[in-house]
Amino acid sequence: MDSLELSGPVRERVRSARRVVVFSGAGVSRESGLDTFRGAGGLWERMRPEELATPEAFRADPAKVWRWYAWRWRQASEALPNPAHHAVARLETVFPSYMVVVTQNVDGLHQRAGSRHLLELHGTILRAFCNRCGRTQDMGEAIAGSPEEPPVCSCGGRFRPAVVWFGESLPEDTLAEACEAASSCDLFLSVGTSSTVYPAAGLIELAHRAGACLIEVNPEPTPFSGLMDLRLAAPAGEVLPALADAMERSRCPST
Ligand code: BJW
Ligand code: ZN
Repeated sequence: MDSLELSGPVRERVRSARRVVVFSGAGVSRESGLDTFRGAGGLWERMRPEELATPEAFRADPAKVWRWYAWRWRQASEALPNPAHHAVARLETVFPSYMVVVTQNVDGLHQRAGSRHLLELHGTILRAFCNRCGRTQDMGEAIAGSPEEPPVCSCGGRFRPAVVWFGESLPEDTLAEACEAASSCDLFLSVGTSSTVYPAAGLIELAHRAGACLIEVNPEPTPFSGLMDLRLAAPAGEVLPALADAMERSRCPST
């Protein structure tokens, strides 16, 4: 996409924004070659989430779950941040007073693109922890030592990926900081998420109640599309660089 012009009211909200939240999901990493969960071609078109992304699934068949995450870890490690991740990282300089990326992604690509203020709501696939004593280790090392089944810890427990499964609580401090950021922001940008998994999706409601300007980037509509001040129905890697440029221009009209 060459250029994007913000409409008057949105441009004014962007110009005056002091607290900005970028809320991201699997769609941001789609153009890095990683699968989304839902929708056409999504990971869960091929398998059932309750067979893989739950504590019950891990108890029932730890080797199956471990192998799935070893495959996902390899994909994430081999992937590169795409223009969407880089545009999000650039927004930190466009909004220097306060800008946070709240991501549901576990792939580490926002960090690798240079985002510094980042909250990982659903954990990370880059680490593993023991389900008995909590000891952590690098996921790559854990897989290298035990590719077919989860390594056994010296305490007798099993290592598992440091991600948040269905039915598990999100990291308390991280969720609290994300809720505080959404409740007090004046610009909220939702990118590449189906906005169907809670409590993460509730952040959009918090930002709406706070009166924030809401922008959504997603080729498909979501349950929150009707609330948006601006909806950009295009792939994030195409539209986010143009949106970041337009935001930069709104902040410094002379450039
Ligand atoms: C593009 C694109 C491009 C494509 N550019 N866009 C309230 C109501 C109902 C249920 C609940 C509720 N509160 C809690 C629940 C239960 C449950 C839940 O939400 N269930 C719903 C499914 C109904 N939540 C939980 O269990 C959470 N825990 C919890 O609440 O604890 C307290 C509690 C316990 C017990 C009972 C009740 C409460 C934990 C949720 C953990 C989610 N974990 C996962 C797996 C992580 C590990 C892993 O990676 O394997 O996190 S599930 C999966 O979904 C993953 C994602 O982070 C998450 C969100 O998905 P996301 O990112 O939105 O991806 P997609 O695939 O859904 O969407 C991609 C989008 O991109 C699409 O819209 C495309 O169109 C778009 N797209 N290409 C831009 N190029
Ligand atoms: Zn242990």
